[in-house]
Amino acid sequence: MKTRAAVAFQAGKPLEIVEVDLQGPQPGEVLVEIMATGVCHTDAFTLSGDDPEGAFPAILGHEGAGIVREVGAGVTSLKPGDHVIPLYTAECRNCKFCLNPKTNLCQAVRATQGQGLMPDGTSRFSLDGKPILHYMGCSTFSNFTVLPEISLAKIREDAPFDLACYIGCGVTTGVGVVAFDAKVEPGSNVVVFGLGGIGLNVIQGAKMVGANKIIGIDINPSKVEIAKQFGMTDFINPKEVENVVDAIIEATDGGADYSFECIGNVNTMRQALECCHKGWGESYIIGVAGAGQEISTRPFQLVTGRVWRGTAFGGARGRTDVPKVVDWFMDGKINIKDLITHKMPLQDINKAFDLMHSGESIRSVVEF
Ligand code: NAD
Ligand code: AHE
Ligand code: ZN
Repeated sequence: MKTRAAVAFQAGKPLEIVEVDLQGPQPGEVLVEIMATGVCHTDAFTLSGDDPEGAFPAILGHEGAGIVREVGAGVTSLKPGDHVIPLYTAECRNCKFCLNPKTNLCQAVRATQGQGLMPDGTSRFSLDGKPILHYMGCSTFSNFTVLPEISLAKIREDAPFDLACYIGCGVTTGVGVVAFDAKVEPGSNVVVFGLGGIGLNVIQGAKMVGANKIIGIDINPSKVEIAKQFGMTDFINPKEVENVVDAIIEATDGGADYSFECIGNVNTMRQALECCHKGWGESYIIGVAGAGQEISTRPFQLVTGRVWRGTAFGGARGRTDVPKVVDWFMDGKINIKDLITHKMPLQDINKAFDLMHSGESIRSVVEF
């Protein structure tokens, strides 16, 4: 079949809207009509050329929601008409990783996914007979896409696509790191570096679990109002204090119980660790840093009890946990509507990248 898609032909160049060819689902695969997709900072990161796994031409996008239109042979858990959220972290429930309760990093399709290919080592997308790569196993910047069955979470049918799509990455990453990974206890002091599409979800997750102080850190003061609306109790602009780590330690009587880096900057990653409370403070790296970047700190920071961790997709096991996050949203426990600041048709998808780079948007959603 033919489908309309935004294709990244080259790093650093705008996406181009073209009609591409899409091969139907092979055994174990599912054809999905994408109804809406968010544009995440990670899409911009890969498009910039900084992603070591970035390969072109590719159809980016990993934050979508849609409807199953056709299933390949052997697919048992989904049928045409089901509403789904694509998963860039699959959940096969069989691999060594899925069987270990300490991780959500299913590896069943990860190797081929990282090469932009389906599990059989080929692509379903092509243009003029030449393959176009998949991205993060999702390629939600295409009206129709094909995914492995294990890379789809079935969700309730009353969840609106234009908001639920954000659960495919930003919402689950931010709320999930608090609830699934860190398991933040009520009364904890939490510090969030970066008040963008991820950080604001960490804030609402911290509020949901009953954190005490929720301190936001950002160099863009225009984020303060919305961060307060989502539960931020205190704000520090690093440009307005002499030393941001000292300012946090003072505001928290010794340091954060939990800190979250939602920027992707190795300097703020260090600050996020070092603002943690001696003896127990835990810092989670969420931000994705460019190729060749490295983190550093004095080992004494760890010797004296601070913990440095990282998280992908908020620790969520997609097929199991994404439907739960959708319930939290539908039950009014989390607010998605006010974080979707812009909507546009596929034709205008490059505007979503401009709005992100200028700091004007929290999340842009493309509706098909
Ligand atoms: P965003 O652009 O919406 O937000 C980033 C925020 O950081 C902005 O508000 C910006 O003003 C602020 N900022 C930039 N430099 C700063 C500095 N030096 N000090 C303080 N604040 C600063 O991005 P986002 O969509 O929220 O994504 C954040 C990061 O999380 C990205 O690196 C993205 O790739 C990554 N991410 C990771 C996962 C995961 O599973 N680990 C999932 C989604 C996104
Ligand atoms: N491909 C990059 C790393 C990119 C990365 O860290 N991706 C996150 C998700 S960001 C979503 O917006 C992730 O889940 N990583 C775990 C995984 O298995 O990809 C690189 O450095 O090679
Ligand atoms: Zn993302």
